[in-house]
Amino acid sequence: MTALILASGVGSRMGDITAQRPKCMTPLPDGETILSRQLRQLCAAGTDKIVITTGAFADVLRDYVSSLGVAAEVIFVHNPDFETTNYIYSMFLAEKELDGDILLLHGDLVFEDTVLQMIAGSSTSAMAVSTTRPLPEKDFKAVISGDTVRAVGIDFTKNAAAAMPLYRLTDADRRTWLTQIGSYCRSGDSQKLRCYAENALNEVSDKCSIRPVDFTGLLCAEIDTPDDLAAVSAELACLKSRRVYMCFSADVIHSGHINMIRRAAALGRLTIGIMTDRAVTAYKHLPLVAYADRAELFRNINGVAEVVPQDTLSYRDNLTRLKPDIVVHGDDWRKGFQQPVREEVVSVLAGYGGKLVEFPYSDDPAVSAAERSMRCAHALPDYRRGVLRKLLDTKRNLTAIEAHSGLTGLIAENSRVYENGTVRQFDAMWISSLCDSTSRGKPDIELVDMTARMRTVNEIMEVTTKPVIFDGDTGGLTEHFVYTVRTLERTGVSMVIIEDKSGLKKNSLFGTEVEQVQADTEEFCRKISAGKKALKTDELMICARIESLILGMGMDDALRRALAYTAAGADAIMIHSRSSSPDEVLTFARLFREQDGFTPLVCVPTSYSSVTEEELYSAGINIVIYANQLTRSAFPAMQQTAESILRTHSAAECEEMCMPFREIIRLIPEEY
Ligand code: SPV
Ligand code: MG
Repeated sequence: MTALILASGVGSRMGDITAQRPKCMTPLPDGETILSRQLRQLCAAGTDKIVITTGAFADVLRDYVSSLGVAAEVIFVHNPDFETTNYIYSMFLAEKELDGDILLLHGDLVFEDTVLQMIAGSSTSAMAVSTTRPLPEKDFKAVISGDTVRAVGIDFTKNAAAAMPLYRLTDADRRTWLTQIGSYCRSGDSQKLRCYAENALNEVSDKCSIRPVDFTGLLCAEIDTPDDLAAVSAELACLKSRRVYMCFSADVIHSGHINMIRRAAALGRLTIGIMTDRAVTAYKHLPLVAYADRAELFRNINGVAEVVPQDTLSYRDNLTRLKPDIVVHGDDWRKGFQQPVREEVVSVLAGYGGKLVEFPYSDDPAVSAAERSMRCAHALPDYRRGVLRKLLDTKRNLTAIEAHSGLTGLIAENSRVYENGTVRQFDAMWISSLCDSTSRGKPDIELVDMTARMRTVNEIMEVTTKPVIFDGDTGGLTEHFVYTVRTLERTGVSMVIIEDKSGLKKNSLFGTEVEQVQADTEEFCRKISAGKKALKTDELMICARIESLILGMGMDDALRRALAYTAAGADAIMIHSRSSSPDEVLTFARLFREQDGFTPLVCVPTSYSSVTEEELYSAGINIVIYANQLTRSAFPAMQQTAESILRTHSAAECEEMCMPFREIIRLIPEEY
């Protein structure tokens, strides 16, 4: 890209500093001049041709620039009438040297790398503005409407923002502006040679599309007076002590991250917050790489000064503690589930004068490929199988919701709500025998055979990544169960729950209203042990489900069985109840915990649905399964819809009960 630096001005307000040299050669702290700093920054931003317009002390400027050994081609365009014209005329003279998109800047502008990167990286024309700085009295203001700069000048105040003469111009916008400048300069009207080039721009701005790029909080200033120079020098000194914060959950590091880190580090001393396993799990997945390793990885990246844990999706705690001057993030979080997190960051920063800097999110195909391959890893059976155990280790208290088809699987996978600075989602999916049977119009009596059940499992697993808890009914004959566990293990299921019933199993919610027989304890223990022995890994968990409370056998029986089943190798215990009160489940959990503090406890609060997860967890329960709510809520909705069509001889009346077709299409990802 070509850059045009306008450096023909006299710089009369600078006093002695410009007595022997042009203003752009004003020295800055650290030994650079305004111009040498600009040239270095432009080269670093990938500029390969730099056009400099000269006026006063043109020879001094040329000699100086040639002594710098600039990496890009440098062309000088002299404005012989620099004393009687403004830079509009210099731009007119320089036009022949320009081609394609350009960067346009004044030679007295000092800015930090990030501001240039934001302007240069814009895909449209762009101008540096600050939406929160007080409007300057004499300098440029930009009138902004929507996401476009409508006019630039010193007299505007309405809908205006402080603006700096640092632009990116697309080829088309450059031509439009320069054509108008041409008609000004050829008009023979001397006023038109002395006005700002922006006067010409304002007449054609409706044909251009210049995006305001907000540099609030970053250094970008013109130097017109020795006071300006002192202020900018002080700001440059502050840059060194500026604290920058950025947070990652990433367990793959790709070029997109490195790029962001490099840019963030250019802003100051960079602290990286790494989301703890718990924090990532809460809104995404259990990370593939544990916190300690991710932290170590980031600690060793160039530019990272320090790594700290971030315990929640919310930045509030870390920002309140660290008070960074700047938070950096990709602009992708302006949309989607992270939007409220962003809003909170903006408000916390506003509380102490911090600033949010957003970089365009990388659409590099290599980055998308790296992220896709990471998502794939979550879906693969060998990884997925062990996730439930790991989640129990990291979170301890989990929820699961029923899924009986690909579509309900997607609902279980993707449902999220934002709460207290974090996202809540289900941890796992329960493939219920009741719902699997019901969706096939069959009773829940182990009539749907294992082949059909496995088809449901596969259908769900194919489109989701969360761990699967399989309702194994009674597990069937021990001789069959050993094959079932191997199939489940191979498929990537994380837990199978088998209930201690024998003979014709009926749904537990019938309780003693129908004839059901509880299994003999020893026999059930043998089934558990055989299942455990048949496994090739220790990842598929076998959970023993106790029906004593369902069948009226009492608390002691339930506890006795629980201890026997864990001794036989059960990885978890599910206690079931059909009471409308949670009391017996809570009592069981407390009594069991007196004897076993570790084995995970599972429950299904269907009949005692008024209980909260918190009450269950505090009694010692670890996994709360919402076993049938998707089926039970969908069924009456479908029934009403069908009856409405029958009644009205049309689908119009039921339309409002239906999800818009567009939404249901979006629920299904085209490529997982
Ligand atoms: C199921 O969802 O199939 C269960 C739980 O086994 S219950 O229906 O309550 O028995
Ligand atoms: Mg069942």
